[in-house]
Amino acid sequence: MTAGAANAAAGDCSPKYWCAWEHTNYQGDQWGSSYNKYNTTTYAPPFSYGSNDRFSSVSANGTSCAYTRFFEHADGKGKSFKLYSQTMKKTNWKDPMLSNGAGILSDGGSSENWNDRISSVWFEGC
Ligand SMILES: [Ca+2]
Repeated sequence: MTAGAANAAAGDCSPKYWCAWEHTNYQGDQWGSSYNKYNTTTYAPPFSYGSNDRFSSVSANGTSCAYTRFFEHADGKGKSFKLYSQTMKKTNWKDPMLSNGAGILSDGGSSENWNDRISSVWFEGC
């Protein structure tokens, strides 16, 4: 673990943000954004370098947005899966291992391998 409050749980994500990590179990380089309809193919703060197709674990805390949807291609294209907001829904808001499926299948998740595949992230239900 690197930064963060001592009582922060693994995978916690700041309000208004979605969060992503380079490795499983919320390890390695971390990325996140409060921008809606974010393309990981395009550099923009707070990303310091390319993050496209690099996420291996993710979490979501859209706060006023009930869901966060992760897409396989830029601009919300291709297949996708959905996580809930940590603050709003308090369930199905993180996944420590995208390679074995993403999220909860019955709640908008996916049974496919999502490791190193995500290219855009949209907030929904705002
Ligand atoms: Ca998983």
